[in-house]
Amino acid sequence: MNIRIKDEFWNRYCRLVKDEMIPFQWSVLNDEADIVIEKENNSVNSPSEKSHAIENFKIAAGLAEGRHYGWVFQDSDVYKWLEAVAYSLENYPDEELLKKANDTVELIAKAQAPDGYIHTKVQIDEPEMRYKRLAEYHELYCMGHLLEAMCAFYRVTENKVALDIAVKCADHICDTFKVGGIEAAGGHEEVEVGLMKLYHLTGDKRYMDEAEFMLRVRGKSMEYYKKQAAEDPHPETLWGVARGDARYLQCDMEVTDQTAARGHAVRQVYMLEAMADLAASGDAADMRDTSERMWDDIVNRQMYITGGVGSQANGECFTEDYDLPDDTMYCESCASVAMVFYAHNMLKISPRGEYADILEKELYNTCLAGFALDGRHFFYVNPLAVDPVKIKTDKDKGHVKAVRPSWLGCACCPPNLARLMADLPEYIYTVKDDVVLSDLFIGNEAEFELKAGKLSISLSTDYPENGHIRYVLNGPAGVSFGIRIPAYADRYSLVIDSVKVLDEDTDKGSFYGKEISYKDGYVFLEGGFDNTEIELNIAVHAHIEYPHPKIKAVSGKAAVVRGPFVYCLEERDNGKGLESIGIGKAPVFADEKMEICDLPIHAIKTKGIKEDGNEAELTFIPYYAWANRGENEMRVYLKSVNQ
Ligand code: FUB
Ligand code: ZN
Repeated sequence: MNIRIKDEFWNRYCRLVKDEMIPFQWSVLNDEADIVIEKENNSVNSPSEKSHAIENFKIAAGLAEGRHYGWVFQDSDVYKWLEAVAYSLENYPDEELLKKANDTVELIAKAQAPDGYIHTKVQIDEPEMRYKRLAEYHELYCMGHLLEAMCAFYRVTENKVALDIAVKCADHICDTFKVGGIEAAGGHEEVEVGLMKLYHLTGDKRYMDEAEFMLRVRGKSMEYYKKQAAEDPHPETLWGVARGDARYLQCDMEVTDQTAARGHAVRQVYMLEAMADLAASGDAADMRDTSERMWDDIVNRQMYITGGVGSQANGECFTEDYDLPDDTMYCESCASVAMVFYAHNMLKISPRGEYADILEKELYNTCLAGFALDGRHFFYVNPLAVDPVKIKTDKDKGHVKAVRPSWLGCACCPPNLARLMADLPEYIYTVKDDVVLSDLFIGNEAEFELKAGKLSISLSTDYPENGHIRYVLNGPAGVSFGIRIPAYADRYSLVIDSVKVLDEDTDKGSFYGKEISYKDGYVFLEGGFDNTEIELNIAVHAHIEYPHPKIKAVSGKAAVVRGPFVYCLEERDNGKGLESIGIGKAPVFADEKMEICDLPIHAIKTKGIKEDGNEAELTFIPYYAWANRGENEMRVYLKSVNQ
């Protein structure tokens, strides 16, 4: 698989990751950036003086002296950064960056214990606590990120040290966590994802079996955690178990019995990401059923219009169906990154357009909003309504920020966004056997070596600005090419070699005597293709979207959406008091070009109603572009009024 992005909208982001995000994050991880690191909320006493992440590895490797600093999962910041570097090097070779990354891999190899274990907090400060605080200490979480990073790095650079680190670590996990060994999972899911990646890289089924063991043992883990807590020398410092909330850790029941997303959102979605991968790669029907059931719950009952998930700050949690407040929510950037991974794995189980629709929603809204247009500031929490005055005084909003900080004491999100953005080509298509799905409309040139032969694709488009998508395909008979028709597209047309081939009313048609079929959100075309030109046109226009009537927090409100983008109002363009502005049921929208931080933005103008009944000129900007012009009010949902 070889995919090169050639796209007006996305090229800028690819460069931003390489030129800004990756170098900036490296300087932070080395404590060389001249920045203020913010706490993630007002009330916690979290470590936020510095990152110290690279220094922790130097100390663990015996190359420096000192104590560990930071969260117990500080190592994962370095691993995620390395994973981002791997993908970036694949698209943009860079000798200097490669050297930095190779040196970091060497450093990790030196820090790794001879038996494969690695977790700098425990190694430096509390070696006697190895696996003694499974619910809290994130050892397996960090090692999961290590596996993901080393797999990516080895695949791209063929650095054998990276593969050795991963294999040594995974073998250690397989030998330790098993029937008759430690029969419990890590408190924060992630190692399951890493083990699956190593299985895909090496083909060694032991790693897939271990991922399955970790998932299936979750339901039995709480007893183990409680026993550990009872024996803990400092039980007052424990939090995961001390909360007594097994659902927070997704271990209140067998994972395959779970019916609704609950507890810590990132944990829950990483669990489902691994489960969906396992279901797509093996034959665990119960894993497949659960990943589908939980998908339905999250997407239809617990997701914000922006793709944000996790509606409660306390515990960074899913709560109840339709409990989606728009100004106290959490919507952690990591949770949306995780949703992209989950959606991508669901597509490998079954080609359903709804998975790609959500993948797109996450990417174009909460994930892009997770970082500033300069690539050097990041949101942890992604609100849908902000009043900078209220977030400073209202204790329920202590976690909400009106502008992105440079970095956070808990820095899980910035490098997670970097690794997602650096790996953008991965999400454009889904490939399974001889079926290739075109999921995202991002301009690119791609080649796939399939069983049936080579398929080459050239995709050019003005999307998301407009909906003209043009493919040129070459490939043999036996290949099936699925083109996503987004659920929001109320109209579309398909033209092949200048002939209109699909009747939009019946979704049926043919080309060169071959039948065209529409199924579950995709139009399928069967090869062979010989410079076959396909033009898809979808209607991309602004419209009003209403929340589900059961979402009380935004009942009677409406949002503006255009194509994949959710829009919002900012005080900068519309003045203060956004809360009191209303929007009609069928407003007339006008497109307008504007610039934010030198970036062209597709704004939308329309008229609204002020509280006093007077008309208001409204300027909407895409949600991803908010908070780039200083602190100000922002709002996605407005009062819906009769105008
Ligand atoms: O616990 C590790 C990461 O830190 C979680 O995934 C995030 O939610 C943050 O709490
Ligand atoms: Zn995060």
